[in-house]
Amino acid sequence: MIVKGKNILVLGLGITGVSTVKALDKLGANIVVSDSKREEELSDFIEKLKGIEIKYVLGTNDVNLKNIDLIIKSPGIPLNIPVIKKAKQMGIEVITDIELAYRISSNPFVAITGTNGKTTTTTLIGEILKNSGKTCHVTGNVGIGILGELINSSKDDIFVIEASSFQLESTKYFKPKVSVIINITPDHLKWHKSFENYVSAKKKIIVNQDKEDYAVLNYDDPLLRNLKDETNSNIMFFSQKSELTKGVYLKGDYIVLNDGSKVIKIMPYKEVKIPGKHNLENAMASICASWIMGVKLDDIRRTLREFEGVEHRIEFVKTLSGINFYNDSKATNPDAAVKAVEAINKPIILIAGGLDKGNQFDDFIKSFNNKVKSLILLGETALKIKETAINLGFNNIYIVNSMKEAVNKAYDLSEKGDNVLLSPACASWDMYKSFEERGKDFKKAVYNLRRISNGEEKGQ
Ligand code: UMA
Repeated sequence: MIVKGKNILVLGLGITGVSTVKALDKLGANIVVSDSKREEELSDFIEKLKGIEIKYVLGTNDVNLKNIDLIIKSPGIPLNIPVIKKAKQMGIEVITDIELAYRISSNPFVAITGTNGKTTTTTLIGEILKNSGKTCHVTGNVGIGILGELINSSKDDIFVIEASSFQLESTKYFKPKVSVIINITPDHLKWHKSFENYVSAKKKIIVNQDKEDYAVLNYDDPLLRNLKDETNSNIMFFSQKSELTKGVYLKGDYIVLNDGSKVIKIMPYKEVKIPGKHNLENAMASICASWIMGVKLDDIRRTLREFEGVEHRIEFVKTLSGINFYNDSKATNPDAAVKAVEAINKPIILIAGGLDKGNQFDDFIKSFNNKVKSLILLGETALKIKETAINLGFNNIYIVNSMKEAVNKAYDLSEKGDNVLLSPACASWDMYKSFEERGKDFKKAVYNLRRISNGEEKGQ
């Protein structure tokens, strides 16, 4: 696709906007940037683009579209805002950055989506590829705009991309060499309006693939198993429950790979360093993707034994007075929090709550299964979760107003051997800019706690 000389509107000036503008500038486009925030709120981002010729429309997205050829929309911008509706009426194409990245490059793309485990799997695949000596860039929803990286890369560099439903929704031709769908459970329902729409967005990662490409799918999820009929891609499944004629699965204590002609032992599953059943799913998906990319099994094994996981995903913070603290701020939906409760030993003191995305919390509460002894709630969903818990017979609940208060309460309630887990089951945007900021606030509150010695009182 030719970008040079085109009038391109970049909607949104966050991580995606900055990275997109840098690439468009190098490619010779005429750039208009619009953000509903005012200039003074965007000064850090504007500073990063100093020296680039840009027409800014700030404090509003109401841009005159008369000469605009293409719109690159940041993923967090809804498709129903007036400027996008108008663009569609005028026949102006609206896409996300991953679509433009595909159109302007011939680099191999390994794209990963799913409701949970995306960041861990994306990071792990990146680590395996790097450890095998390949040059790769880990980008996308992990927090790194793809276009800024792409524009400074060599043509054979591999792009490992975490692709969110928000990004995939506005793609058209996007066709990764390897696509991975780890799992799909209801999430972002307020945004997508229905589970079906959410699934349709996720499916866009495989629909354009052909016989040259590969789709790695979770065999244990019937919805994903049946996707084999919706793509021309070569399918490779992974499973924790079934033996496969081609794919990666569990056989006794071992993770094995059936390459279609023979079964090869990869390693005992207990040697995978990242904890929990859900991480085994991430590990098996990563084995499939990196094996397809030609990585030697020894490089895969070594990385799985060494990889410690990602910040904010069931991250061990510290042990204080015999009480362990875990930060799982990335659990932005109930299903992710269920996985954390399953992965951590009892007794658990759980801190949850956040932005109301329209999710239900019944399954989340049911997963407590006598492992959670107290539930501390904060944020927009606190009362909704409390009501669900009480209806299901769980009554040991405390509502607090801040993370500091939540951590203090958890520490007050806990005794030696307990595990305090922040796993909110909700997005962070009611109280924080991001789940990262929320996780850091949790860790700060934990680091500020005082050790109990000789009966000294707990608390900050
Ligand atoms: N804005 C407008 N008009 C609107 C709405 C927003 O102009 O109507 C502006 C905002 O004022 C803001 C900008 O758009 O300045 C923000 O755009 P954005 O929300 O897309 O944020 P980015 O900083 O570009 O970050 C995005 C992803 N954010 C979202 O999808 C919400 C980041 O994922 C991603 O890391 C980054 O692109 C790089 O690819 C974060 C996320 O929370 C981690 N993702 C969701 C998730 O994981 O559940 C999908």
